Amino acid sequence: MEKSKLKELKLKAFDLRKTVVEMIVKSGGGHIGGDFSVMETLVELYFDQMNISPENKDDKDRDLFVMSKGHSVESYYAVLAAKGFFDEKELINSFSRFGSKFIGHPNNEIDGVEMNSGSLGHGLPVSVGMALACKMDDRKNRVYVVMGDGELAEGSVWEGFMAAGHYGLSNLCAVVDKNNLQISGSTDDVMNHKNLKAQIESFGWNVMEADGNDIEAMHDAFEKAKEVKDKPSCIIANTIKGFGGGEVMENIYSWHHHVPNEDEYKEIMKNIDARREAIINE
Ligand SMILES: Cc1ncc(C[n+]2csc(CCOP(=O)(O)OP(=O)(O)O)c2C)c(N)n1
Ligand SMILES: [Mg+2]
Repeated sequence: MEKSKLKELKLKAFDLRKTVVEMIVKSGGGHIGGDFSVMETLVELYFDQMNISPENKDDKDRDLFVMSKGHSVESYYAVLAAKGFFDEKELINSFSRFGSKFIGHPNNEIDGVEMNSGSLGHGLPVSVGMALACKMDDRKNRVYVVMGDGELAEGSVWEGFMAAGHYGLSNLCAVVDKNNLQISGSTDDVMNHKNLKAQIESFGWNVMEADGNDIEAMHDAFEKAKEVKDKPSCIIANTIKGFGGGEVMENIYSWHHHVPNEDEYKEIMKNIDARREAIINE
């Protein structure tokens, strides 16, 4: 990727974290930890990888995206707004408010959203159906799905892995946002997947690991996935829950769903600005 574009995307990921904070503080609720861990994945997908925009949103050959960890709706919507699907101010001012179409989980009545989600474990199976249908129609598009690592405790995820491997869905790319935490503690305590790469590979997938908070690393992994022509690909994106918010929130499970108070708000914004400065001066 060109250096100038890389810089632009890195900055965008931090600018959009600020949008997420505003949405959550204004609405009084939101899943900020997982929003921050997955941001680089979403920015790389929407601003570099995927053939999707408000102009081609109904085109049959568009790339398809499923946000299976639907509780990270704030980062998903911030990215869709930045992509021009809807107005960012309207999003910030009405998110999760009574009567708003921007309810607290992805709603497919909204432009750009392919699938309702929030109940974990459904995104991969549905994406398998999408990818299989596209393959049967000989389409050249791709299907992307983002899951959480806690989400992998759902049995339906493993049925999805199994079916995608069986059908050799090379047009399907899954990302696991592996931040090692879920709602109530560490994923290792709740349901460990110590051999995650080998487990997914055993279902007939090409599996790669990458630093999920590094746009360039995710770019390289997505590019490699496109080269694989006989099996689906999965990127295990190693991330930090709360990444970019600084010590006050990084790697702390209680930030799974937490509204920053005034001091925390200032601290998080300061830390995001420091990251932005560092990127600008790179
Ligand atoms: C079927 C189902 N069970 C339980 C929940 C409640 N829940 C919401 S988020 C979450 C933890 C998810 O953890 P993870 O997938 O690791 O997400 P992340 O760390 O990226 O936020 C749980 C259990 C749910 N949304 N759906
Ligand atoms: Mg997690």
